[in-house]
Amino acid sequence: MGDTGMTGRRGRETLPPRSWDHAAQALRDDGVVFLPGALGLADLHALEGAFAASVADPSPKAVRFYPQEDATFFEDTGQRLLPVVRETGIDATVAALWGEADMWYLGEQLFLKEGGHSRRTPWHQDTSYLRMMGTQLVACWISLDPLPKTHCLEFVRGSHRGTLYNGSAFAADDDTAPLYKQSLLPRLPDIQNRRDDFDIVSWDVAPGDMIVFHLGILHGGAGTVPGMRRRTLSLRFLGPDVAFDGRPRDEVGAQEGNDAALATIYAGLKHGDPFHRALGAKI
Ligand SMILES: O=C(O)CCC(=O)C(=O)O
Repeated sequence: MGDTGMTGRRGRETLPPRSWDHAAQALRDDGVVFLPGALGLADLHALEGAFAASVADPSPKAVRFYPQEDATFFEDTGQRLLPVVRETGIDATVAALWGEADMWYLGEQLFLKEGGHSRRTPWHQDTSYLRMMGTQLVACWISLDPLPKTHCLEFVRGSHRGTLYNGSAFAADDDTAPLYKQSLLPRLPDIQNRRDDFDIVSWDVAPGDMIVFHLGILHGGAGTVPGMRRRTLSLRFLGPDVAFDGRPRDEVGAQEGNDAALATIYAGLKHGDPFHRALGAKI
């Protein structure tokens, strides 16, 4: 672990050298940037330990998608991994990309797929589920297992600057079935069956690589085949330019329905309010 300075955050000089200006530009323009070799062996061990501990002791928010199927498709979200985020310098990576010291940790999202033919994660935008708008809204996606690009998370380049669609309800028979039954947001396009119509990017990833993406980008994740395990982590951050998105929507099916912490935060905000006002201390 490198120097954590006054704020407890590692300095940029402790990160593997790269052209941060170039990476920041890619994140702004494409909504996604691939950072090979972003984490060292000790960082990976720390993340593997945190992942295993979370799976062994799931939070109340853990869900098993498509429970009627044999293969595991497990997701857990929470706010338990901040210590390991700091230890591994993932927050320092975000600061280097933003050129910004102020940030808040939104929490983690763990995915485990294994035990046969598990499903793809349907194409979606995280901002359909969250009530946040702004440029400083990212996830750092890390796979703890080597993945060829066909099994990686995939992105529609530049789509964070385009239409915001209704969320996917993760329905067993239709990936584009809308989450919000009454919404001004249009239904998701059927990207998986019309892949040639979209500018889809993904990478061969090795443990230690990181993909940073804007939460408004359209993305979808491959499933697994027998003999394969896919452990991935999304660590999410918000910066000072993010505002509360108070667009009308029905609350039925909304993820906040099972997230009391977010519902409380939303209740204290009006459309356009700086989001961080309702959050705790910056990290
Ligand atoms: O890894 C996956 O399959 C899904 C990841 C994802 O949707 C996310 O991090 O927002």
